[in-house]
Amino acid sequence: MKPDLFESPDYFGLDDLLTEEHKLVRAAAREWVKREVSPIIEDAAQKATFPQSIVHGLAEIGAFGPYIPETYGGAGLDQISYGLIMQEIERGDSGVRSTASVQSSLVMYPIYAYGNEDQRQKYLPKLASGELMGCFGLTEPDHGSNPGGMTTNYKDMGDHFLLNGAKMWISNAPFADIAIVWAKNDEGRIHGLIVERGMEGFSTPETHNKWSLRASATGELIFDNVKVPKHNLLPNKSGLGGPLGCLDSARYGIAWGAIGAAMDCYDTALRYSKERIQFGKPIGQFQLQQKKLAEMITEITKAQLMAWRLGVLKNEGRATSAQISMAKRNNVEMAINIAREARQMLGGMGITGDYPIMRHMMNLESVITYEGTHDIHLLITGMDITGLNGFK
Ligand code: TGC
Ligand code: FAD
Repeated sequence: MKPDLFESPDYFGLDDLLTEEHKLVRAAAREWVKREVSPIIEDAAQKATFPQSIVHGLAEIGAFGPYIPETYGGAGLDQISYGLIMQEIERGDSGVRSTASVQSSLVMYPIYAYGNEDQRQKYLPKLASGELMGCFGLTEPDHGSNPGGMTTNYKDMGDHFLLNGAKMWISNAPFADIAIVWAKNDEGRIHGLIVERGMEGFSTPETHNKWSLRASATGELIFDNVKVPKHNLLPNKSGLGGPLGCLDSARYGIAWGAIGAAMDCYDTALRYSKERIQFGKPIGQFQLQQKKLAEMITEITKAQLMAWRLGVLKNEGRATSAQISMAKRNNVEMAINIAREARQMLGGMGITGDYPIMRHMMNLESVITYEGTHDIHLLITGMDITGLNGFK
């Protein structure tokens, strides 16, 4: 892997829209990625291992619970700072951003928003510091895009709940200390449960042979008559809106994160285009290569504007789920297209681990699938503008 020479593009001077705090938070995350992620990430991805060494640093830069109040160990930042942190981390690797997204928006957020005070005090500070790691179990083998059909269930046994079922494709599962598990009660209503590693009947086998997100650990959650204490139920939310509310926050983070991956591909291709000589000229002098670069920076700029505006709406409590879906869908597609074009600009070198582009490209195949597929987000926009449900 070459030295990390990344320079962030800001074609429309969007830095003028950021506060000093936003810039400081971004600088800390960017510097950490250059120092701690870039030197090790290619090797971790090639070996398909989760780099445990990053956990402490993610906590230090505030990536675990950026917007969770400081009283619970979070960083107490606004939504634009949260987005900028996700952008910088995904500039390094989508799998690393995944680890942070899950911890913040899919584990800390539901405990903060749907849990009681005891649960907040018990778990949030340790999750913010990385002492505890969490995962989020919604998807099942037979229920991916349609999580409402889930069959994982718990029965009220008087002094405890008995949990049965299975989840799959769960980020962080193989090493997580706790899992936020979405399951149906005796009445078929969805609730969240905090399941802890070590509970009898709970196992988390790792999913191997991934060509994407190789530096992120993915696994299953298997519940075979797991006795869950009643005080581990998240009491303040029921129904599919519970997990979907968490997804709103995580999808928002992805809308920013994907810009980071795209910026890294663009920056790498731009630098290469000035160094690589063919037919006696830098390839960046050929119009076909300029077209690719010009279109990349245009799309990045549009995505930056969309993410920034969504951040403002989120800070004001006005962002809708449909707006978040549009931004996630647009920005991930933008990033994957840029990764493909940038990869071609590097010719044969583009397929090697000497450059980050192929890794970003493969990672983005997961990003365009998880947290709602590209199709699902299009249908959410379609339903929002027509009022007609195109899902069923
Ligand atoms: P539907 O009938 O539309 O809604 C059921 C209830 O949920 C409410 N709701 C929402 N609430 C909050 N936020 C949202 N975005 C919401 N969308 C819907 C809705 O108001 C309703 O509430 P209530 O009170 O009336 O019951 O549900 P549906 O069954 O028709 O499904 C809708 C659909 C398809 C949009 C939804 O299920 C969906 O988004 N499917 C995609 C599944 C998905 O995104 N899975 C992600 C799994 S987690 C993951 O991928 C993590 S990867 C992490 C990483 O590594 O970074
Ligand atoms: P399916 O739902 O089977 O979809 C297959 C295809 O059908 C897709 O193209 C889809 O768009 C299309 N489709 C489905 N329904 C419709 C429809 N109504 N109209 C048109 N087309 C439709 N889940 C978690 O709960 N927690 C996690 O931490 C997590 N991490 C993940 C990490 C990775 C690396 C990956 C790959 C996935 C992860 N997921 C996680 C699961 C992810 O959210 C699901 O893969 C995703 O929601 C899609 O579900 P599925 O794979 O079952 O695809």
